[in-house]
Amino acid sequence: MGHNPDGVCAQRIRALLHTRALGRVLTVLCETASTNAELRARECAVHGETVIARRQTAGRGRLGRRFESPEGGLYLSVMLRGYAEPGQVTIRAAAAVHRAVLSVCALRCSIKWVNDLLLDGRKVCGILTEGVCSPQTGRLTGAVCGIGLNVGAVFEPPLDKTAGSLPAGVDKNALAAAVLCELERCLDEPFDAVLRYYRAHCPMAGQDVTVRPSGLPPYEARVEGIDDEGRLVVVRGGQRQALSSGEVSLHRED
Ligand code: BT5
Repeated sequence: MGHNPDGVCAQRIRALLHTRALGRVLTVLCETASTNAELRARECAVHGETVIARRQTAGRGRLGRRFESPEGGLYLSVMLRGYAEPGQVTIRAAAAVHRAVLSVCALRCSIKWVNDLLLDGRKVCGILTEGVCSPQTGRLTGAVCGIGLNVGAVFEPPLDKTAGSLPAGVDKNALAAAVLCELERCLDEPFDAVLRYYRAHCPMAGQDVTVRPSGLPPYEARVEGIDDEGRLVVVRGGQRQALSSGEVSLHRED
């Protein structure tokens, strides 16, 4: 059968899971276009329902970008229903994945606002949160939080310059269970407590960045910090601006 003992396996994840809701309904697929798309298509998906794929053929990033999703990585999406603050989900998820990687892999990532985890300066994780609307009423009925973690991946140029990977030996079932446990915890915690953790692991203050607002010309700015709503505060020509996720992409000046 060619069963891969290192592979993602629903049964093993379930055995390690200590959550109330997240991952209680769990599907593991060998391949799908995008776990976010798969879950969004499930109109009846309950709160916490989770889809994991061993590879994605059309993994999605923000603003229509692509997320390369070769075999070996961990690609996971969770349905969140009735969650009051969808805008906070990505920040909470980044803190959760940071904690999970630290506990399972003993590796300390840094967070790049808003949705990236870096290891030695390279992106090993991306997060995409998308709202879900009822096709009947058009009203927001939930959010899908998608998390992609590179494991043992080797990337082709030009992605090899910016993308990195967790080591190949990582226990992906333990990692998936830890991500779900930590995500549940970070969704329950007061936002200011999550932000304290997030800021402590997001060493961007003082950095010069290029801000690329969608549809507008890019500009240079210096990062001041992260405000209480999770926005990135930058200073440009003496003017302070608070940037929301989704509107901008950032590039470090090296
Ligand atoms: C993200 O977007 O980083 C969000 C990625 C979310 C992926 C998960 S996997 C499970 C779920 N299902 C999905 O379909 N998506 C979610 P963004 O910040 O826009 O970054 C995209 C950019 O990262 C690309 O334009 C590349 O430059 C770079 N990139 C692409 N694939 C990468 C990879 N595997 N690792 C690191 N960087 C990558």
